[in-house]
Amino acid sequence: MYMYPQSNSARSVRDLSGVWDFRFNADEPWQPIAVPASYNDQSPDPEFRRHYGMAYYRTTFTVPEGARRVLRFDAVTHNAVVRLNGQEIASHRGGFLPFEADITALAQPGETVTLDVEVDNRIGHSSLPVGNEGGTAFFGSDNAGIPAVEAGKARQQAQGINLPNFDFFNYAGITRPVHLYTTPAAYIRDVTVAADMTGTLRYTVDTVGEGSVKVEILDAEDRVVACADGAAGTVQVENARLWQPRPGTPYLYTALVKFGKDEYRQKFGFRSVEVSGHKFLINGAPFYFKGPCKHEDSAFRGRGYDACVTVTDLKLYEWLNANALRMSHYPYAEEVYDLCDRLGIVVIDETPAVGIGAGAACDPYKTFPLKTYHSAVLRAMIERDKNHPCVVLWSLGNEPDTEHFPESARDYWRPLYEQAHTQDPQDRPVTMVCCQNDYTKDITTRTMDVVCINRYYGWYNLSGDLDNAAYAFKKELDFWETIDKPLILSEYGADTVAGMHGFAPEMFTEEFQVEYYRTINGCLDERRFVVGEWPWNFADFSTQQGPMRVGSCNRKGLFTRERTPKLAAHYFRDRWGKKEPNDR
Ligand code: GCB
Repeated sequence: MYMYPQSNSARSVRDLSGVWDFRFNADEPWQPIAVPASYNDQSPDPEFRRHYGMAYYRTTFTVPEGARRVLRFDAVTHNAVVRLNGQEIASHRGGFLPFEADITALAQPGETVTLDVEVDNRIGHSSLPVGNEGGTAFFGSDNAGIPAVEAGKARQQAQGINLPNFDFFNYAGITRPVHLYTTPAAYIRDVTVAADMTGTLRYTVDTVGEGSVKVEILDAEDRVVACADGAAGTVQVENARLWQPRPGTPYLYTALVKFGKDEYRQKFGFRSVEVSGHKFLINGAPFYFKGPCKHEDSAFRGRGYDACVTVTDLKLYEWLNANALRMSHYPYAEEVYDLCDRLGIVVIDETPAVGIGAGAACDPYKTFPLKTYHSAVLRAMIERDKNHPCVVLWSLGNEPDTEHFPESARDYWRPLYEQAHTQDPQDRPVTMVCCQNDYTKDITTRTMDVVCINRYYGWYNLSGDLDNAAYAFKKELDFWETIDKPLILSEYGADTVAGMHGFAPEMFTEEFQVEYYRTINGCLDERRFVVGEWPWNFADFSTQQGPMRVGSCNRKGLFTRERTPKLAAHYFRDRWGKKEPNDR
């Protein structure tokens, strides 16, 4: 559903990106705002950065020719209500997945219409990512009794303030492109492909209206190599070339689907993904995940999609000799997956479920109304990303509480795990990313296909003491060894101020960051069941101000926010150029 818009002989696409009108209140004058981009960093007015609540966007466009005319929003953060000439045509909950509105009956070709988008950036116990509410706020809770803090809490309860329960800035707005596309009256609604390393492709085509389906399989030079008739079936491609992660060749085929006057080109790759014992296999060979976690984050745009930033970032992955990208902590813009398909960078696709926890006093699984919504978000993410060969692992979420309420946690996460397996036409492995905690109490992480653990030994605990950090981490690895599943160190890192140096490798220096990684990587290299390392983070990124966040930035990047390398980037480039799987 919500296939990415395509322009061809049957369909046209108009990109509505540009300068729109914007305001925070109906009684204010309109001011210019760039779309797509977060609104927060587009003005020196502090209200843009701290705003919590509604914001209003407006533009006009002239309706193009085409039997069926549809507006597609790639992402509006977090919630949206859309109106055409004042009439509500769509509403959507969640800031990282697409939604559409069919405007065929509402506006005729040639007509100029007004498009209003109401954007709500509020977060709480029923949103993903999770925001703090009243009694469970972490920040300020240690200052109880101070009149200003109490007054702040009262204000929060009355009107709400921005209190993310996650460590990235709560950027908001129309963050990804808005497209107006057309299709014939009878049209292709969805294409699903599952292709494995034997050269077998299973496909289904979902259509609306009368007609019959034809599928042609094209190789990378657009030569027809196989054909099929019918809305569902199996096609065998002789001597199929595989989609291999880099530095192999990520060979891509295209399923050219024809239905009546409509057509759609769906790219795909022949590749298999499987967990076997403690190995993660791609195309039958042990795979080792190498690549930093990321954020969609850059200067000016905030979380907004930008083609130049995206291409530059992925070139830096190539420069690092990386082969994997964890889409922490939400599904990214679809263009990023297309590029990863093309460059052979494997992707760990993650729902925006970050921050499900509120300390030992409160069971989030009993108090946060998230279960049904989380399930819907997971469904929509898999629906959107199912066809990408780059996606090899689904992540249900990041760092929930699995320690204080272990049974509740397991009862919450296991059905999501089952759902992902049932829904995914390629039945890829499923994980959930575990927080640093008393791992012996956690009975959820060990039930996933891959054990993903975020650990900050030597940074948040045993700070600066790398010998003891290695000791504690090895002790923990001894525990995970008994589980006999593949394990990935899914986050580890040290805040590093670019340009800060020292002869002794002390915290915040570039030398410490390298020593920290050398120490922890030494522990990983010893274990056959370790199948990957994902440093936190690719680049410094914007977050809430706080005592550990100089300039409101998390500075654990291998690169600065401007993408200049720190010493650790050179260290990883060298390491990853040589690093092979631990158990081949
Ligand atoms: C984590 C979180 C990540 C934070 C990171 C940190 O465990 O998953 O969102 O940014 O730690 O640097 O504290």
